[in-house]
Amino acid sequence: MEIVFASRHESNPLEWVNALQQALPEHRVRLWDEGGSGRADAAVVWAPPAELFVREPGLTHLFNLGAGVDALLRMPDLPDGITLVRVEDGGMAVQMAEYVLHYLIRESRDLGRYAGLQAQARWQPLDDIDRDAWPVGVMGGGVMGARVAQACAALDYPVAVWSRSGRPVAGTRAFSQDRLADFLAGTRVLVNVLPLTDDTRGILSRAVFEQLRPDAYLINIARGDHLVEADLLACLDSGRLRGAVLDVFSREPLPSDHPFWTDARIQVTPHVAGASLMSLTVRQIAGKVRAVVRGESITGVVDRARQY
Ligand code: NDP
Ligand code: OXD
Repeated sequence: MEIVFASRHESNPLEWVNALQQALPEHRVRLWDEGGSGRADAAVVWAPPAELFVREPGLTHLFNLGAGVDALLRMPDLPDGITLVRVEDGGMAVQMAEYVLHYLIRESRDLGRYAGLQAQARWQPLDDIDRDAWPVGVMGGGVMGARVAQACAALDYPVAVWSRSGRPVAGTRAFSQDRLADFLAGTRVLVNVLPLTDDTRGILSRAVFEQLRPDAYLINIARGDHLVEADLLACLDSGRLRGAVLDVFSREPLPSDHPFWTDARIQVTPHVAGASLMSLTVRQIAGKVRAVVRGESITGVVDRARQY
Protein backbone atom coordinates (compact mmCIF):
# COMPACT_ATOMS: atom_id res chain seq x y z
CA MET A 1 0.00 0.00 0.00
CA GLU A 2 1.02 3.60 -0.45
CA ILE A 3 -0.07 5.67 2.52
CA VAL A 4 -0.02 9.45 2.62
CA PHE A 5 0.01 11.45 5.86
CA ALA A 6 -1.91 14.74 5.58
CA SER A 7 -2.62 17.08 8.46
CA ARG A 8 -2.84 20.87 8.53
CA HIS A 9 -2.55 20.90 12.34
CA GLU A 10 0.53 18.83 13.11
CA SER A 11 3.57 20.91 13.99
CA ASN A 12 5.90 18.00 13.20
CA PRO A 13 4.20 15.78 10.61
CA LEU A 14 7.44 13.99 9.77
CA GLU A 15 7.45 12.44 13.24
CA TRP A 16 4.13 10.79 12.38
CA VAL A 17 5.37 9.72 8.95
CA ASN A 18 8.46 8.11 10.48
CA ALA A 19 6.49 6.37 13.21
CA LEU A 20 3.99 5.01 10.68
CA GLN A 21 6.77 3.90 8.35
CA GLN A 22 8.50 2.07 11.21
CA ALA A 23 5.27 0.35 12.17
CA LEU A 24 4.53 -0.59 8.55
CA PRO A 25 7.91 -1.35 6.93
CA GLU A 26 6.25 -3.43 4.22
CA HIS A 27 4.29 -0.38 2.99
CA ARG A 28 5.33 3.04 1.72
CA VAL A 29 4.41 5.99 3.92
CA ARG A 30 4.97 9.54 2.72
CA LEU A 31 4.12 13.07 3.69
CA TRP A 32 1.43 14.87 1.71
CA ASP A 33 2.74 17.54 -0.58
CA GLU A 34 0.81 19.88 -2.80
CA GLY A 35 1.30 17.82 -5.93
CA GLY A 36 0.31 14.41 -4.57
CA SER A 37 1.58 11.25 -6.26
CA GLY A 38 -1.81 10.06 -7.47
CA ARG A 39 -0.88 6.58 -6.21
CA ALA A 40 -1.92 6.61 -2.57
CA ASP A 41 -4.28 3.85 -1.43
CA ALA A 42 -4.84 5.15 2.08
CA ALA A 43 -4.41 8.39 3.98
CA VAL A 44 -3.82 9.10 7.66
CA VAL A 45 -5.37 12.50 8.34
CA TRP A 46 -6.38 15.19 10.78
CA ALA A 47 -7.89 18.27 9.12
CA PRO A 48 -6.49 17.33 5.69
CA PRO A 49 -6.32 19.83 2.83
CA ALA A 50 -9.30 19.69 0.43
CA GLU A 51 -6.98 18.93 -2.54
CA LEU A 52 -6.11 15.55 -1.03
CA PHE A 53 -9.15 13.93 -2.61
CA VAL A 54 -8.52 15.54 -5.99
CA ARG A 55 -4.84 14.65 -6.17
CA GLU A 56 -5.23 11.16 -4.72
CA PRO A 57 -8.26 9.67 -6.48
CA GLY A 58 -7.25 6.09 -5.60
CA LEU A 59 -7.80 6.39 -1.84
CA THR A 60 -9.88 3.54 -0.44
CA HIS A 61 -9.32 4.18 3.30
CA LEU A 62 -9.06 7.32 5.35
CA PHE A 63 -7.70 6.84 8.89
CA ASN A 64 -8.65 9.81 11.06
CA LEU A 65 -6.16 10.64 13.84
CA GLY A 66 -9.01 11.62 16.15
CA ALA A 67 -12.22 10.07 17.44
CA GLY A 68 -14.52 12.75 16.06
CA VAL A 69 -15.11 12.76 12.30
CA ASP A 70 -17.54 15.68 12.06
CA ALA A 71 -15.03 17.96 10.31
CA LEU A 72 -14.12 15.26 7.78
CA LEU A 73 -17.77 14.56 7.01
CA ARG A 74 -18.27 18.26 6.30
CA MET A 75 -15.57 18.29 3.59
CA PRO A 76 -17.41 18.83 0.29
CA ASP A 77 -15.05 16.67 -1.79
CA LEU A 78 -15.01 13.64 0.52
CA PRO A 79 -15.62 10.74 -1.88
CA ASP A 80 -18.68 8.60 -1.17
CA GLY A 81 -16.91 5.30 -1.65
CA ILE A 82 -14.00 5.88 0.74
CA THR A 83 -13.99 3.95 4.03
CA LEU A 84 -13.64 6.34 6.94
CA VAL A 85 -11.97 4.90 10.05
CA ARG A 86 -11.69 6.76 13.34
CA VAL A 87 -9.28 6.21 16.21
CA GLU A 88 -10.83 4.12 18.94
CA ASP A 89 -9.23 5.54 22.05
CA GLY A 90 -5.57 6.10 21.09
CA GLY A 91 -4.87 7.04 24.72
CA MET A 92 -7.59 9.70 24.86
CA ALA A 93 -10.16 7.95 27.02
CA VAL A 94 -8.07 7.88 30.18
CA GLN A 95 -7.17 11.54 29.67
CA MET A 96 -10.85 12.44 29.22
CA ALA A 97 -11.62 10.59 32.46
CA GLU A 98 -8.84 12.45 34.30
CA TYR A 99 -10.09 15.76 32.96
CA VAL A 100 -13.67 15.18 34.05
CA LEU A 101 -12.63 13.86 37.46
CA HIS A 102 -10.45 16.91 38.05
CA TYR A 103 -13.31 19.37 37.56
CA LEU A 104 -15.93 17.14 39.19
CA ILE A 105 -13.82 16.80 42.32
CA ARG A 106 -12.92 20.46 42.38
CA GLU A 107 -16.63 21.37 42.34
CA SER A 108 -18.00 18.67 44.58
CA ARG A 109 -15.30 19.11 47.24
CA ASP A 110 -15.15 22.89 46.87
CA LEU A 111 -11.38 22.63 46.52
CA GLY A 112 -11.18 25.92 44.60
CA ARG A 113 -12.17 27.79 47.77
CA TYR A 114 -9.12 26.66 49.72
CA ALA A 115 -6.86 28.87 47.57
CA GLY A 116 -8.85 31.91 48.76
CA LEU A 117 -8.69 30.73 52.37
CA GLN A 118 -4.94 30.14 52.12
CA ALA A 119 -4.49 33.69 50.79
CA GLN A 120 -6.10 34.88 54.03
CA ALA A 121 -4.11 32.39 56.16
CA ARG A 122 -7.46 30.98 57.34
CA TRP A 123 -7.64 27.42 58.66
CA GLN A 124 -11.26 26.63 57.83
CA PRO A 125 -12.41 23.14 56.87
CA LEU A 126 -15.39 23.30 54.48
CA ASP A 127 -18.37 20.91 54.49
CA ASP A 128 -17.78 17.20 54.01
CA ILE A 129 -18.67 15.86 50.58
CA ASP A 130 -22.09 14.32 50.01
CA ARG A 131 -21.66 12.32 46.83
CA ASP A 132 -25.37 11.74 46.42
CA ALA A 133 -25.72 15.49 45.95
CA TRP A 134 -23.44 15.29 42.88
CA PRO A 135 -25.03 12.86 40.42
CA VAL A 136 -23.14 12.80 37.13
CA GLY A 137 -24.86 12.39 33.76
CA VAL A 138 -22.68 11.46 30.80
CA MET A 139 -24.07 12.11 27.32
CA GLY A 140 -22.53 9.47 25.03
CA GLY A 141 -21.66 5.96 26.15
CA GLY A 142 -19.04 5.13 23.54
CA VAL A 143 -15.31 4.66 23.90
CA MET A 144 -14.84 8.02 25.65
CA GLY A 145 -18.14 8.27 27.49
CA ALA A 146 -17.95 4.79 29.00
CA ARG A 147 -14.45 5.41 30.36
CA VAL A 148 -15.46 8.78 31.82
CA ALA A 149 -18.58 7.30 33.38
CA GLN A 150 -16.73 4.36 34.91
CA ALA A 151 -14.03 6.61 36.35
CA CYS A 152 -16.68 8.73 38.11
CA ALA A 153 -18.53 5.62 39.31
CA ALA A 154 -15.26 4.19 40.67
CA LEU A 155 -15.15 7.16 43.06
CA ASP A 156 -18.71 6.39 44.16
CA TYR A 157 -20.48 9.25 42.42
CA PRO A 158 -23.93 8.20 41.17
CA VAL A 159 -23.55 8.04 37.38
CA ALA A 160 -26.04 7.82 34.51
CA VAL A 161 -25.16 7.39 30.85
CA TRP A 162 -27.37 8.53 27.98
CA SER A 163 -26.82 7.06 24.52
CA ARG A 164 -28.78 6.37 21.39
CA SER A 165 -29.21 2.68 22.18
CA GLY A 166 -29.08 2.86 25.97
CA ARG A 167 -26.11 0.50 25.92
CA PRO A 168 -25.15 -0.67 29.42
CA VAL A 169 -22.00 0.72 31.05
CA ALA A 170 -20.96 -1.25 34.15
CA GLY A 171 -21.61 0.52 37.45
CA THR A 172 -23.88 3.17 35.95
CA ARG A 173 -27.56 3.61 35.02
CA ALA A 174 -28.15 3.49 31.27
CA PHE A 175 -30.73 5.67 29.49
CA SER A 176 -31.68 5.34 25.83
CA GLN A 177 -32.28 8.27 23.50
CA ASP A 178 -36.02 8.47 24.21
CA ARG A 179 -35.38 8.80 27.97
CA LEU A 180 -33.52 12.10 27.85
CA ALA A 181 -35.92 13.81 30.25
CA ASP A 182 -35.47 11.13 32.94
CA PHE A 183 -31.70 11.22 32.46
CA LEU A 184 -31.56 15.01 32.86
CA ALA A 185 -33.88 15.08 35.85
CA GLY A 186 -31.39 12.98 37.82
CA THR A 187 -28.25 14.84 36.70
CA ARG A 188 -26.38 17.68 38.38
CA VAL A 189 -23.01 17.46 36.61
CA LEU A 190 -23.66 17.13 32.88
CA VAL A 191 -20.73 15.79 30.86
CA ASN A 192 -20.98 15.88 27.08
CA VAL A 193 -19.04 13.25 25.12
CA LEU A 194 -21.36 12.89 22.14
CA PRO A 195 -20.21 12.93 18.53
CA LEU A 196 -21.27 16.05 16.63
CA THR A 197 -24.05 15.03 14.21
CA ASP A 198 -27.21 16.59 12.80
CA ASP A 199 -29.05 15.10 15.79
CA THR A 200 -26.72 16.41 18.48
CA ARG A 201 -25.74 19.87 17.18
CA GLY A 202 -26.98 22.48 19.67
CA ILE A 203 -28.09 19.87 22.19
CA LEU A 204 -26.51 21.78 25.09
CA SER A 205 -29.28 24.35 25.16
CA ARG A 206 -31.50 26.14 27.63
CA ALA A 207 -34.17 23.42 27.17
CA VAL A 208 -31.70 20.82 28.41
CA PHE A 209 -30.10 22.94 31.17
CA GLU A 210 -33.52 23.73 32.63
CA GLN A 211 -34.26 20.04 33.15
CA LEU A 212 -31.13 19.42 35.23
CA ARG A 213 -31.02 19.37 39.02
CA PRO A 214 -30.60 22.81 40.62
CA ASP A 215 -27.14 24.33 40.84
CA ALA A 216 -25.95 22.24 37.91
CA TYR A 217 -22.51 22.21 36.31
CA LEU A 218 -21.59 21.62 32.66
CA ILE A 219 -18.48 19.89 31.31
CA ASN A 220 -18.27 19.97 27.49
CA ILE A 221 -15.39 17.93 26.08
CA ALA A 222 -16.96 16.86 22.78
CA ARG A 223 -17.46 19.66 20.24
CA GLY A 224 -18.13 23.38 20.47
CA ASP A 225 -21.16 23.20 18.18
CA HIS A 226 -22.98 21.04 20.70
CA LEU A 227 -23.36 24.18 22.81
CA VAL A 228 -25.69 27.11 22.29
CA GLU A 229 -23.39 29.74 23.79
CA ALA A 230 -26.09 32.33 24.45
CA ASP A 231 -28.13 29.72 26.37
CA LEU A 232 -25.14 28.88 28.55
CA LEU A 233 -24.63 32.53 29.46
CA ALA A 234 -28.36 33.00 30.13
CA CYS A 235 -28.47 29.96 32.43
CA LEU A 236 -25.35 31.10 34.28
CA ASP A 237 -26.93 34.54 34.74
CA SER A 238 -30.18 33.07 36.04
CA GLY A 239 -28.31 30.77 38.44
CA ARG A 240 -29.71 27.65 36.73
CA LEU A 241 -26.09 26.62 36.14
CA ARG A 242 -23.35 27.27 38.74
CA GLY A 243 -20.52 27.06 36.21
CA ALA A 244 -19.04 25.32 33.22
CA VAL A 245 -15.80 23.95 31.93
CA LEU A 246 -15.39 24.04 28.17
CA ASP A 247 -12.61 22.34 26.23
CA VAL A 248 -14.09 22.76 22.76
CA PHE A 249 -15.53 25.72 20.88
CA SER A 250 -17.36 26.56 17.69
CA ARG A 251 -14.34 28.60 16.66
CA GLU A 252 -10.92 27.23 17.58
CA PRO A 253 -8.69 28.84 18.67
CA LEU A 254 -11.26 30.71 20.74
CA PRO A 255 -10.99 34.35 19.59
CA SER A 256 -9.16 36.50 22.14
CA ASP A 257 -12.14 38.86 22.51
CA HIS A 258 -14.60 36.06 23.25
CA PRO A 259 -16.49 36.67 26.53
CA PHE A 260 -15.80 33.14 27.80
CA TRP A 261 -12.15 34.05 28.43
CA THR A 262 -12.99 36.54 31.15
CA ASP A 263 -16.10 34.97 32.66
CA ALA A 264 -15.18 33.75 36.16
CA ARG A 265 -17.95 31.13 36.01
CA ILE A 266 -16.43 29.47 32.95
CA GLN A 267 -13.18 27.53 32.83
CA VAL A 268 -11.65 27.41 29.34
CA THR A 269 -9.09 24.85 28.13
CA PRO A 270 -7.72 24.75 24.56
CA HIS A 271 -9.09 21.43 23.20
CA VAL A 272 -6.74 19.29 25.24
CA ALA A 273 -9.09 17.00 27.17
CA GLY A 274 -7.91 13.92 25.27
CA ALA A 275 -5.01 13.96 22.83
CA SER A 276 -4.28 11.05 20.46
CA LEU A 277 -0.96 9.64 21.63
CA MET A 278 1.37 8.86 18.76
CA SER A 279 2.60 5.41 19.79
CA LEU A 280 -0.87 4.01 20.59
CA THR A 281 -2.51 5.63 17.59
CA VAL A 282 0.15 4.46 15.14
CA ARG A 283 0.00 0.92 16.53
CA GLN A 284 -3.78 0.89 16.12
CA ILE A 285 -3.72 2.23 12.56
CA ALA A 286 -0.92 -0.17 11.55
CA GLY A 287 -2.97 -3.10 12.86
CA LYS A 288 -5.96 -1.96 10.84
CA VAL A 289 -3.93 -1.40 7.66
CA ARG A 290 -2.63 -4.97 7.90
CA ALA A 291 -6.13 -6.32 8.51
CA VAL A 292 -7.41 -4.45 5.43
CA VAL A 293 -4.59 -5.89 3.32
CA ARG A 294 -5.49 -9.39 4.55
CA GLY A 295 -9.08 -8.71 3.53
CA GLU A 296 -10.38 -8.78 7.10
CA SER A 297 -13.01 -6.47 8.54
CA ILE A 298 -11.93 -3.76 10.97
CA THR A 299 -13.62 -1.85 13.80
CA GLY A 300 -13.95 1.93 14.03
CA VAL A 301 -15.48 2.29 10.58
CA VAL A 302 -17.72 5.35 10.51
CA ASP A 303 -21.36 4.85 9.60
CA ARG A 304 -21.94 7.74 7.18
CA ALA A 305 -25.70 7.73 7.75
CA ARG A 306 -25.36 8.00 11.56
CA GLN A 307 -22.39 10.40 11.16
CA TYR A 308 -20.27 8.66 13.81
P1 NDP B 1 -18.25 6.69 20.03
O1 NDP B 1 -18.71 6.63 18.62
O2 NDP B 1 -17.49 5.55 20.59
O3 NDP B 1 -19.51 6.93 20.99
C1 NDP B 1 -20.54 7.80 20.67
C2 NDP B 1 -21.64 7.66 21.70
O4 NDP B 1 -22.63 8.68 21.48
C3 NDP B 1 -22.37 6.32 21.61
O5 NDP B 1 -22.67 5.84 22.90
C4 NDP B 1 -23.64 6.68 20.84
O6 NDP B 1 -24.75 5.84 21.14
C5 NDP B 1 -23.91 8.07 21.39
N1 NDP B 1 -24.77 8.85 20.49
C6 NDP B 1 -24.53 9.21 19.20
N2 NDP B 1 -25.55 9.94 18.71
C7 NDP B 1 -26.46 10.03 19.71
C8 NDP B 1 -27.71 10.66 19.83
N3 NDP B 1 -28.27 11.32 18.80
N4 NDP B 1 -28.38 10.55 21.00
C9 NDP B 1 -27.84 9.88 22.03
N5 NDP B 1 -26.64 9.26 22.00
C10 NDP B 1 -25.95 9.34 20.85
O7 NDP B 1 -17.40 8.04 20.17
P2 NDP B 1 -16.20 8.36 21.18
O8 NDP B 1 -16.67 8.05 22.53
O9 NDP B 1 -14.95 7.72 20.73
O10 NDP B 1 -16.02 9.94 20.98
C11 NDP B 1 -17.09 10.82 21.23
C12 NDP B 1 -16.70 12.24 20.84
O11 NDP B 1 -15.77 12.77 21.79
C13 NDP B 1 -15.98 12.39 19.50
O12 NDP B 1 -16.90 12.38 18.43
C14 NDP B 1 -15.30 13.75 19.66
O13 NDP B 1 -16.17 14.77 19.22
C15 NDP B 1 -15.10 13.88 21.16
N6 NDP B 1 -13.68 13.84 21.53
C16 NDP B 1 -13.10 14.99 22.04
C17 NDP B 1 -11.80 14.99 22.46
C18 NDP B 1 -11.18 16.20 23.09
O14 NDP B 1 -9.95 16.27 23.23
N7 NDP B 1 -11.95 17.18 23.52
C19 NDP B 1 -10.94 13.78 22.34
C20 NDP B 1 -11.65 12.63 21.82
C21 NDP B 1 -12.97 12.68 21.44
P3 NDP B 1 -24.70 4.25 20.80
O15 NDP B 1 -23.76 3.67 21.81
O16 NDP B 1 -26.08 3.80 20.98
O17 NDP B 1 -24.19 4.16 19.37
C1 OXD C 1 -10.88 13.91 18.72
C2 OXD C 1 -10.41 15.15 19.33
O1 OXD C 1 -11.96 13.89 18.13
O2 OXD C 1 -9.24 15.19 19.78
O3 OXD C 1 -10.15 12.91 18.82
O4 OXD C 1 -11.17 16.12 19.43
